Amino acid sequence: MALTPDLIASLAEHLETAELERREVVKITDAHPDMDWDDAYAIQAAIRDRKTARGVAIAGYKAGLTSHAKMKQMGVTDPVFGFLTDYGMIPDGGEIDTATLIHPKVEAEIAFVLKHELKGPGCHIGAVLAATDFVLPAVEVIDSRYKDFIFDLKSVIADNTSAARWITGGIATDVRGLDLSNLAIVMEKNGEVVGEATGAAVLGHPAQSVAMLANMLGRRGESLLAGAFIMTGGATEAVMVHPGDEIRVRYDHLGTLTMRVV
Ligand code: 0L1
Ligand code: MG
Repeated sequence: MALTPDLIASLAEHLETAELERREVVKITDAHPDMDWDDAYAIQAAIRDRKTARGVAIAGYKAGLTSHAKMKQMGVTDPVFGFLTDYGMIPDGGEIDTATLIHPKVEAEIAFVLKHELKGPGCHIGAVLAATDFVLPAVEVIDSRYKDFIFDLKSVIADNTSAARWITGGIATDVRGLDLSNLAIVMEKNGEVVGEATGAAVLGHPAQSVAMLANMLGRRGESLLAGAFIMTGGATEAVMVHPGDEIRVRYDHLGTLTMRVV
């Protein structure tokens, strides 16, 4: 690691304050170009610790940059991972309150809920499906704290991978017999289609995202516990939203999610 514990704590405070005060900041690697991947995840962990110390509950995990196109664009081969908070949860049919956010975008995802612990390394799609209780449709509201979404990967990881709000609901569905790679997803904004994808947009198969998360946690001696909720990453492009927008996301087999932007 290149940064001192004091600097990691102060960068966590800087980024979390930007989130809570909905203030844009410049990417932190501008001032700290030597920061490494471990520093980036350590800052993210320090943000999580600040929140849990105040009584915030961690509701799950999220993967980001899971499409091959986005990974190529950022020059990486692995997705990035962050955490979801209890206060970030919006019910299906609920409101995305832009007064609490900077420049929100929405993206359609597939979420997994586990029934058994998953521990990497060596985790693969088969192990994930065997450990899965059910899948759900989900929408992530991302809201990078960086001005105009100008960032690099280490800055994004430190900023909890732009995590802000999340919505789930629909039909909890057994994965056995479900063709998740070919499962179609259509996102509409104000009645117009703004995104179309299949589950294959997420690393070829969304369970691959869960396997990679389990493997990353395994390298740190951690695991995904039974009951864990994991959002596997955007299948559609992220779409900017503004007050007055109505979002509807339709999934094959998994139902429909709706939300209003206020
Ligand atoms: O969930 C995501 O894919 C977001 C990753 C961070 C990059 C962004 O804010 O677009
Ligand atoms: Mg996402």
